[in-house]
Amino acid sequence: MLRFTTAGESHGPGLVSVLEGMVAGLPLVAEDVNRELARRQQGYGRGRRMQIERDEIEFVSGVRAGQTIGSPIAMLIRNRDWKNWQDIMDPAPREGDPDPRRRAVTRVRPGHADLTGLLKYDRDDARDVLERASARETTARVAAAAICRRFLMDFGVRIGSHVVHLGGIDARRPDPMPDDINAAADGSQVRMLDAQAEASVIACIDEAKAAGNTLGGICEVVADGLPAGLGSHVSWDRKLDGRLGAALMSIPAVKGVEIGLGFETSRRLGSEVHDEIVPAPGNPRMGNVRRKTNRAGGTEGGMTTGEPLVVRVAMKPISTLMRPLGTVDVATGEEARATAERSDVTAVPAMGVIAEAMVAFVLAQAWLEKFGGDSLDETRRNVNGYLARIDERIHG
Ligand code: EPS
Repeated sequence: MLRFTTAGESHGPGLVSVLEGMVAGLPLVAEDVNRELARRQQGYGRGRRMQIERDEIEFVSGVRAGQTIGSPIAMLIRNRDWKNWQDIMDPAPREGDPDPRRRAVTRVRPGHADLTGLLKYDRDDARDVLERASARETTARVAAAAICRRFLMDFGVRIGSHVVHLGGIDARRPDPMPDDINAAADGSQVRMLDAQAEASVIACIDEAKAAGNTLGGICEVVADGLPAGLGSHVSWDRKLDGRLGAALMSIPAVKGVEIGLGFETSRRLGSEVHDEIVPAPGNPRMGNVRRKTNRAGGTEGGMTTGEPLVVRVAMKPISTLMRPLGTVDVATGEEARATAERSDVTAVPAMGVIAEAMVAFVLAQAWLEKFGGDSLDETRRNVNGYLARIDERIHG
């Protein structure tokens, strides 16, 4: 079973990412991971923190001479900002310190984990909650998923994303889409594939910043090169749509996920929703057929069809407002204005990279369930055997 876990607080010494279940023999260098970490740090609308950090991993285990060896892959990412927070985030009890909990947060932010986390974990200072609830944690997710992406890449699977909406402005979807979505999107400050919309969005971010406000948006993730048959129709927890939904909904501030036409399917007739099937010899990954359209977004019955997987992910505006909303100070019980911690105006462009990461992880996990293998070569033999079989099946 492929799985990963992360640890680390936003202003602690660093983040840890552990990926377990990856095959042996996968070529892997730190740059495969660091490249993705750098992509996550981009995007107009981020705050000063992204100028402080330059995220890079150190392999602690699981990699030898440029190849995975099958054991858990542990990675450490140090927080550069730690040097400014050592006394605030010190794990030691700090006896004799008159104020060991400096920068306590009691004016809890509406929309953040602050209040509910503080009640649930019986803390007096919301910093004990917000440090872990911080989207900084997604760095460690992107690190684990970069290895999954590297694995999938070996089988010809590519995963890209672009921003389709930010702060009330829609980007036009280019037709055709660029062959390499990320090469195009990463060139845009807001990861949009529409230069006109990009200019308006940048102005909109500047306005929101001046007003002490924040913005949300929507990203679209596209994965191609997948074979038909990842996931399963047989049980609820094996359906790929559900697993993608859960993984993507776990990204901080994400409030909605759509696959293919998503909510729009419910407004249309069946004939305007379902994708007709046509013969397509020379397409072994799809069983030598294709869909005329891809409104389903690449899944039917909880399994990949072999058409591109298309998922859209909606993020609410960041809950730290520089012109803060009303709240209750949990130390006094009085009405107050929420804490205004340094933060971003928007992190939607970064969210796209994180959404790619969660998709890469779910697909790699489903891939290893379908094909198994403890070494890359063993997995490859199994993949080839399956593809040869579905290639035999349908012929006109
Ligand atoms: C975050 C607040 C900001 C963001 C941070 C997430 O950090 P800080 O409080 O240090 O200004 O920059 O995101 C990251 C550090 C990151 O790497 O993405 C929050 O409250 O969630």
